[in-house]
Parts: sequence; structure tokens; C-alpha cells
Amino acid sequence: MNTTETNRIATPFSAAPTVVLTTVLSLCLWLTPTTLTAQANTSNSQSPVQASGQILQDDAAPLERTEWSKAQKASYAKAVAEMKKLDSDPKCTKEPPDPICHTSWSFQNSIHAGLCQHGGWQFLPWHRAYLYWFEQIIRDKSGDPKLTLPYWNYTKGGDDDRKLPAEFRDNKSSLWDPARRKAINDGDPMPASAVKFNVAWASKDFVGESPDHFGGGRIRHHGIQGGEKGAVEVQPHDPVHNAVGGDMGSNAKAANDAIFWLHHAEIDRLWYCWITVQGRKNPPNDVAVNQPWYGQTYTFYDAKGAEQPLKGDKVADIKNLGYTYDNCPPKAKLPGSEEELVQLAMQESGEMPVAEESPKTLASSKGAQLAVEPVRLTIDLSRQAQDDIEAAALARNPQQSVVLRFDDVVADKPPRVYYEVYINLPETTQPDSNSRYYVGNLATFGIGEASMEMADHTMPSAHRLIGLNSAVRALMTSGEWDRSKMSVTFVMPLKLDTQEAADLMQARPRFGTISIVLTNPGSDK
Ligand SMILES: [Cu+2]
Repeated sequence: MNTTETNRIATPFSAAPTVVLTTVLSLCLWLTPTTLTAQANTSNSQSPVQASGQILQDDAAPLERTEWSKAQKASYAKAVAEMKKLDSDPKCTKEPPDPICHTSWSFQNSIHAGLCQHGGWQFLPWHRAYLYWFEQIIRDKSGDPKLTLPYWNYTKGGDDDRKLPAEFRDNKSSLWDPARRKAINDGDPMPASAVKFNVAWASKDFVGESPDHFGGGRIRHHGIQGGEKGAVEVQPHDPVHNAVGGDMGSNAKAANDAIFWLHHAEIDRLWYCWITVQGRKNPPNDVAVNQPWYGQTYTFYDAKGAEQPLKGDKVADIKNLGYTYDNCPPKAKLPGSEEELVQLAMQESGEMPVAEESPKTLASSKGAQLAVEPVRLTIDLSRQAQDDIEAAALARNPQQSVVLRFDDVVADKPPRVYYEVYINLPETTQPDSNSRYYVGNLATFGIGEASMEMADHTMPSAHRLIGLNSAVRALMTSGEWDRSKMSVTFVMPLKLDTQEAADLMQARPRFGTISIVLTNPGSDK
């Protein structure tokens, strides 16, 4: 095994050398419901991917992933039932378990629980590779050679599109999960704010942090909570996890819910569509700069339970993986929007600049604890801060953003909710995520879980960013921009039952500092 190319973090319980396996286990085992003794078998694979990660099926027409309503529903439900059966199969309860147990429901979940590829540019490629092998497994288990992984098309726009599909709410189905938020299992739609993806859709390039970047920052360290989340991870990924709640509300259990896989297919589709419809680009395949992604090997298990490597540079384009999507959201075209300005700047410069500077803090205030009821706090603005915010918002410099930054975001356990964030919301006005006061969400997915980079499994704090440019402009236009202070209101939009509300109070989500920050402060020079 080529140890220089393989990222060990992507190999949970492989036939890796003992020393490596020990390292991974020490980081992840505490989260993991199932542990398989290493029994990888790479010799009898039926997979289209060779051990080198080369894809073989270049002539075959790609298989199309469709939204759930058009999906092979019975085949998916059958595959999930078969995977769940394996959990209690003697093959998998004996010691050591059979390699086929790598395809069991709980083992597939344990991969997600242990590997924690969130908060950085590995988020999208890692999950794409994870889904790719899961799709091979469900195709095999269903006995349906045409089965593809469906996506949950919650970004389509209607209230019904945000309801958990009926088959997942049927308590006799293999797709049922009793742990979900009751309102979701009762058929309530997720709030509209949970699925807003306009910020991600308009983001300019891949590598870097939300709101301006789609995919996430280069990984310096990663963990469940830390790192620089890209715009699509911030929204809709995290709030949808929080809105469904239950297993989906924590990294450790998310993949236990059969809707997890359809949720991530939707995120994967948005990535594909951001490139094909919005005309954006993945990072250049420059090994020197992008080695941590393209040069890395993601290792999962095929339909036989055999370990399979997949190279990052293959994962970047779904053509290499033999599937496609039947549909994409329409291209964003809003006159005078950030989107248009970005296009303009890209045309003028030929390409977006990559160099980024440290952000400049314009104003800040002590944080707050969030709860079930709305919480409001106020940030005082100095004269300098007022000038900087207004200049940046009005300058419409596409390389610069005024953002709200939350630092030391923590909780005592996963809060399983998200908050809508409003600025200068009048006290008598009902919060509405379609209003000009709404700026984005503060999701808690991953918060309150110990992070794998901390050897002692303590819970490091996280930071989160929300872009303010267009909201500040809109408030200046409507005459509601207050030069001396900015109020920030947090509204929890989910319907909680008594137990869920009590759990949230116990989780005590909170942040230490809130600031208004200017990204790329020197780029107007
Ligand atoms: Cu996820």
C-alpha cells in the first residue's frame, strides 16, 4: 500500500499497517458503533474502479440520478432493508466479522461518524466518494442494476418540496427513522430558510470560506466543528441536518437516517450544477497547490465489502464516476446583484484573484446564549466602523464582503437546531426569511460534538460567518440603516416538542463574540 499517497484519515478500519490503524482508532473509535477487524479484500472486486483508482467504464452511458419522486423507490427501500438486516446477521456479529459487513447499515454510518470531513475543501469530494461507493452497495443489495442514488430536491422552491418524502415517514418502511424531529415525521415542511442556497449559488470560486467561496478552505486542520466551511456547507447543508433533527442532527449518527444519503446527493448535485450551470470551476489541478485534495486517495468499500481507493482528481468530475444528474436549478440572473458584479469582475480580470488577506474587524460585542425564544443583541458602531461598513456595502467590490462573524461557537451537546439571523429587525415586525432583514442562518450541526483532532476529545469552539453586503445595502435604501448600532436577532424557526425543547435548553448553544468583519480589506486600493 502506498502510504505517501493515501490519506489515512480517509481509511477508518482498513488493512492499514497497525501503527496507522491505531492512530485512526484512537481518534475515531469513541464515536463508532461498529468496529470491524481489518479484513480488506481487494482481489475479487467487481467495481469499475481499479486499485489504482482508474475508472474503467468510459464507454458506458452515465447512469442518471433523479429526484426522489422519479426514483426507483422500491429498490432503494429494499437495499436499505438488506443493509439493516446485515447488522444482526451472524456473519457480522461474530469475531472477526466477514468483509461483507463493510456494507452493513451501521458500518456505513460508522464511516461518517469517524471521519468527520466537514469544515473545509474535503467536505465535497469526500462525501462524493462516500456516496459513490454507497450507490454501488445499494445497487447490489437491491438487485436492480439500474438503481441510482436519488436526491432530495428540497431546493425546488415549493412548500411540498421541503416535506420529508412520504415513504420516509411510513413507520413500516425501512426508510423510517423514529429519532427524527416529530414535526418532520408528521409531514411539516422544513422552514424555507433551511434550504436557501442563493449565497452558495452566487459564490465565486471553490477554495475558501463562505460567503464568497463554495467549497471550503484549504485544510490546515479539520474536525467536526473547526475549519473554514464553504458556502454550500453553511447553507443548505448544515441547516437541513438541523431541521430534520434526530440522527441527522449529529455527525455521529447522521448516516443512520436513510434521508441522509438523499440529502447529500442534493448537495453533490448543487456542486455539479454550480459548475455546469453557474459556470464556476473546481480548483486547478495543480498538484503543488492542490495536492491535499487531488493527490489524496479516498478509501471506502465496494458492494462486496472490499476496500477501494479513489483518487481525489477523479472525484472532482462526476463524468469519471459514471453518473450524472437529470436536472439542475436555473442559472441565477438578478440585475444589479452580487452575481452580476462577480461575472463582470471575472470577465475583466480573466480570472478571480486568489490572494486573500486577513480580515479586518470593524466592530464587535460580547456573545450570547441562544434558546427556543428569540434572542436579540446590539453591536455599537464607531464612526470609523460606520464608514467602513457603508463604503464596503456600497462599493460593491466583489472581492470584499462585510460579514458577521461568530467566534467560540459551542454547546454542551448537539443542539439539533439552527437559527435564522436578522439585522435591524423592527421589534414589532414578524421575522420572515424573505424579508430584507434576514441575512442567513447560524446552524449548529457539528457543534457540541467532540472533535477528532483533539486527542482528549474535548470540544473546541468553532467560528461561523454570514455575509451582510446586500442586507446593509437594502436597509440603507429603505432608510432603516442605523448608523450608530446594529441589532442582531436570532430566531429558532423549528417546531419543537417538549422533549426537543428541553434538550435544546440542556445543550446551551452559545457564542463568545460577535463581530462585523471586512474580508480582503486592502482589495479596494
Ligand atoms: Cu451532511
